[in-house]
Amino acid sequence: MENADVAEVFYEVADLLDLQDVSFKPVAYRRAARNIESLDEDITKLVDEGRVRDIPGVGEAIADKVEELVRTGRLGYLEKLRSQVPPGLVELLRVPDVGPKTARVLHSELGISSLEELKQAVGAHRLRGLKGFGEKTEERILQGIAALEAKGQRTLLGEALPIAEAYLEYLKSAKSLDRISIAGSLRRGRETVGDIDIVVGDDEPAAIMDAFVSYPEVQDVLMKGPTRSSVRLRGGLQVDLRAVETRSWGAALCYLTGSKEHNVYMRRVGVEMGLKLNEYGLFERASGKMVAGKTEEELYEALGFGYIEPELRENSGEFDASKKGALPELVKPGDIKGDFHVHTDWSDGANSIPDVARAASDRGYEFVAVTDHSQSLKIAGGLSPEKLRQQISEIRKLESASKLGIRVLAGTEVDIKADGSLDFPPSLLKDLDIVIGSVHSRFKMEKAEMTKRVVRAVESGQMDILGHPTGRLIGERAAYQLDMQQVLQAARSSGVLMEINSFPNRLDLGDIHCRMAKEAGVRVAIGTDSHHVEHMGYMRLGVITARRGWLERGDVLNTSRVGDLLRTLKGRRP
Ligand code: DGT
Ligand code: CA
Ligand code: CA
Ligand code: ZN
Repeated sequence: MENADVAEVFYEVADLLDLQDVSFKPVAYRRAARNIESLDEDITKLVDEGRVRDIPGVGEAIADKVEELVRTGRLGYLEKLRSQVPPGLVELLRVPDVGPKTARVLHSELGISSLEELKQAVGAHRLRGLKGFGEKTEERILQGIAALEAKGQRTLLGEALPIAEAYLEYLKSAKSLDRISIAGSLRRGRETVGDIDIVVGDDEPAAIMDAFVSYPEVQDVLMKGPTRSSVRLRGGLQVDLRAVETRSWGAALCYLTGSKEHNVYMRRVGVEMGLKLNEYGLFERASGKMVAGKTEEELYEALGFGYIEPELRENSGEFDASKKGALPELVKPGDIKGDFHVHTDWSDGANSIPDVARAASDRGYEFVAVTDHSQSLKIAGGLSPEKLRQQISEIRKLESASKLGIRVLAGTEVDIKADGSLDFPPSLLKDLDIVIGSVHSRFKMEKAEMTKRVVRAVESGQMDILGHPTGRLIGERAAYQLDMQQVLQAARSSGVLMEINSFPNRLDLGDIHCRMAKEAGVRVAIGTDSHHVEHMGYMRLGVITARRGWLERGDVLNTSRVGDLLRTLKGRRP
């Protein structure tokens, strides 16, 4: 049994308990599930060695269940809970805005126990008759169902990327290849992808096609040909492989990376020059002679441009910028010197502060900010002012960090309350190195009210970074109503930074807003919002998002040396 399977069982237990209105336990099971999911050891090994209770959040009761599950493949407790809750009800919880309480009402009042039944009932306006359900609720549930269905068709960047990388490693082990790359929307770093595209430049591709369809994760082979094949992996993701001769490598890589709009523009430029562009190369129209195509660089050059980074290939100004020599020099993963947003076991994170410091050091960072939640956010174990004081003093005394050469910044992710005030007093905030302010409640405010709320917090002079500024969860929850231009103006005049929260389902700010921030003269700070040290690897998703937003090194605070960083922060909130 794999860690992910065990975690899934405990998530289901939590949902089932929620549906029975049991308090506290669901939180404990979810926490355990999350920690099991991100373990770097096999859960079966921990069971064999009697070390299950070493997992954070796993006490005696849960440990017994982990052992039962891993040893027998079954869990009596789950089966009991399942028998108490109508099947299908759990499915309703996947709809954004349908919580356990709503699901219970839907079931008891209308007999709804599946997504399909809910859809029918909403369509027939049967929800409106229920107490506490208005037209607005109906609308929200309808949007939720739509979001859920849309999400089914696209995969998060953060999920697809490791899957694609593992596939590439496997292909390279099957045949040594110089020219192999991810292409398509994944190479461009879009926040979600429809499928994974891989391209190979090889003069004898038969072996690689065979290896491609024999990958152990393949569920169905959709198509297999001499130069192109498609498969569906377990889990549903489709992967396309295309092979071309080595002399066409650059042209194929460029063609298959897209975007389509970028390609169309390039082809048009070619036509004006009497050239023909396709996935095999760039050719003289009259003679058919090949002009370029072995590398992407020579292709761009032959068309009169400089090399354009994949993240910029959306036909949104990159060609003009290239002509003017004004393409940005994009921030790179190697420029990043620290992480601004990490939760620890002081609130709802899995690891201790020394663990976080060590993980930061392993990543080659100079600094890491500990930013646990504030008191109002009870479900996430928000810290009281006293606890935060204790945490600050623990961080100041942390010797392990200085031995590692890591500066641990004492911070907080403080709630921006409904009126725009912050959840900790100024006297406490001023003693922190870094303050992220975030909205975690009352998401449904009108635009003007929400904008006023956020602007007030930004202008308070007490925060450094606006956390996950739009609040969207990709495929799950829309952004709250916010006038981003007004917020950016406020941030600019107060010197507040915008976060790129790089948790896979957030990527918030997204690419477009990053670009807007840059135009408004506002810098960004990338934070992983880690709840486990493993999550600190999401930094690269934030960097990709920044690159799609045309950001350069100087636009991203994470590239500062720690000394400069501390001076910048102190200067902001003296
Ligand atoms: P996705 O998969 O929906 O996230 O988006 P893409 O961009 O990966 O699209 P996909 O997988 O359909 O095709 C991969 C690339 O192939 C695409 O980025 C550009 C190229 N491509 C596909 N169809 C066309 C087309 O009709 N014309 C041109 N010029 N290029 C195309
Ligand atoms: Ca694709
Ligand atoms: Ca494709
Ligand atoms: Zn948050």
